[in-house]
Amino acid sequence: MATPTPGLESLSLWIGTIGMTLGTLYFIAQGWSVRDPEQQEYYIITIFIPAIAAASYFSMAIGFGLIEVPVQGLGTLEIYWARYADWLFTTPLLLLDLALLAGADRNTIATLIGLDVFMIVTGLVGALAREGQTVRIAWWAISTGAMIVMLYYLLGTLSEQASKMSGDRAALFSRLRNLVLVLWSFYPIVWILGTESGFAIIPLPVETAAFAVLDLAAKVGFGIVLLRSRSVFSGTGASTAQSAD
Ligand SMILES: *C/C=C(C)/C=C/C=C(C)/C=C/C1=C(C)CCCC1(C)C
Repeated sequence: MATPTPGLESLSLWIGTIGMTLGTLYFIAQGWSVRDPEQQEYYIITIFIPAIAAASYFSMAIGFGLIEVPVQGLGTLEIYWARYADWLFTTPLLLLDLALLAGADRNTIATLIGLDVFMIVTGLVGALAREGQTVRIAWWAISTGAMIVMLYYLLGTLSEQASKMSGDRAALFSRLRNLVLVLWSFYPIVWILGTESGFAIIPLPVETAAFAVLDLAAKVGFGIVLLRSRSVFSGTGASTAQSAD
């Protein structure tokens, strides 16, 4: 079985595991006393995000989440498949947080999450493809295309719906949306520069560290910004009931 290389690669995976675990515990502790059902919804979603990532990081740190893929013309590539299992669930949850904040309708949520799942699955296929570099890069291009459409939708339709919300809430939405736009855009760049594309311009340990930083910022960082503003999204709609804060 393949195992993470000791040093930066292994260290990044353990930092990811510990960081995601601490993030999960922090959000649980913060949400413990929340009684408002609408606030609870955000806590439930936002707690599962680092919890799923912590399990994925642990699986990668112990080597379970890593496989060797023989690729025509490129030799054997070490691929952390567990990332995609994590992202398949955590990226829709992140989008769900944003969509709830924006007061999005069902069709908007379905479109966003559909594009997102398509992006992750085609990225996974590209990471596992054995047919050679060209095929792998073609999958990357398909996945990146889906991401661009999804981010465009986030900037257009979803932002338009969010602009109908109260000033504070619309401002929080914009801050989180911009965080997503910037951080998520780095993922395909790291992928194409890293091991997965076969270019390996970035060595695997550096790539692993880069993904750990991005994942921690996009999950724990996102959650901290969202949940520290919980007064913004309490009791919207008909009720304006406040829970003890
Ligand atoms: C917490 C994890 C997050 C926010 C992960 C986001 C991941 C992406 C936006 C991944 C995108 C990819 C492409 C657009 C093309 C190549 C393959 C991926 C999956 C790295």
